[in-house]
Amino acid sequence: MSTTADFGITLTQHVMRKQVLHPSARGQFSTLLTQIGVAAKHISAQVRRAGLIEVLGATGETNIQGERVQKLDHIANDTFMKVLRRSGTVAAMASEEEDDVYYVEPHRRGDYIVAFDPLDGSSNIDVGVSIGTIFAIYPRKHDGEVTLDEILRPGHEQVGAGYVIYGSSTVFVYADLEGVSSFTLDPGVGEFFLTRDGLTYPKTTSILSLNECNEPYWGPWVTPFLNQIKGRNDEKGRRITDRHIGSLVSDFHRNLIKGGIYLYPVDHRTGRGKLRLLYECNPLAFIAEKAGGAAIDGQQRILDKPLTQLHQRTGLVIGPQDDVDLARRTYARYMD
Ligand code: AHM
Ligand code: MG
Repeated sequence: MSTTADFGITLTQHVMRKQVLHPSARGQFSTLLTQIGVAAKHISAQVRRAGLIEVLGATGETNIQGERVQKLDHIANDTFMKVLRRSGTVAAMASEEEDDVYYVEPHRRGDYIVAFDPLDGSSNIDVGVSIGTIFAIYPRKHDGEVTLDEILRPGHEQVGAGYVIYGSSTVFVYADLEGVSSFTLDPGVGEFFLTRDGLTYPKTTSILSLNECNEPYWGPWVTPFLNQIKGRNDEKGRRITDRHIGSLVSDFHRNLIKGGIYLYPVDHRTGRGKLRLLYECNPLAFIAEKAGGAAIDGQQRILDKPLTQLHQRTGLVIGPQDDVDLARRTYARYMD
């Protein structure tokens, strides 16, 4: 009988193992990912107390030190900022929770720019539904002071992206230029262990995921597109079902594993979408593409969209390549 304990590969071991394959790398990317893992563990611990924190936070209670209890999305934001600022790998950060870019002090500056949504789906917190953190990683373009063009750039310039889901388990998924891996937190050990490597997006759509109550605000292409998808169900069998959590990161994760398409089309009255390009759509589009899926705004590839404002919104269709192409063709037929 073997006496050697059988445990898996940790997030740190996995990123270090990959770094060895790139001997010229300075190691900052690996450090950054492991530090994001540290921030995720802190946030996960807080999310497990979410019911309490949100109720107290919402009523503006003060804690034992006389400080006002923060709401969970602010706690997540502060945690992410603090851990990355100290990591020595980041030069600037953009967050859904911050109006402006946060510039890291010169002596702590590293090689990367990180954009993140610290707690996506936060309207779901007080009902105990999965929420998550989404992040995008860009390389710096030059040394010295960070310039705005290093932040406002298209998503195809990302070198990594990922998310953490705080659900029935805490799951960390990241993509680098080579592919997508997922890890699950073992709460007893306090480590993320590799659970899937080389994740691929299923080729066939089996799940449709959107807020259908927005129908009055859709452009004329959306209903015909949905009818093509739903029309795959017939007397002989059910091929498509509907699943929508209303927490983008959780909807995306389920779709990536099971084969779903998610839509949040632009509102035809304003021409604007709801979701944010920099720290919601770009990172998820990067992950989807690295897994073999695709993401468009209806018409244009998400990763090619010019970013002109930090909190810019966009439409989003993200899922298996073939059905994202079908959406693009349907859009062209009804909108051009
Ligand atoms: P948030 O970043 O303020 O949480 O908003 C984004 C969320 C997504 O997670 C979710 O898919 C979408 O908003 C739901 O919007 P709606 O309530 O309009 O369906
Ligand atoms: Mg969000």
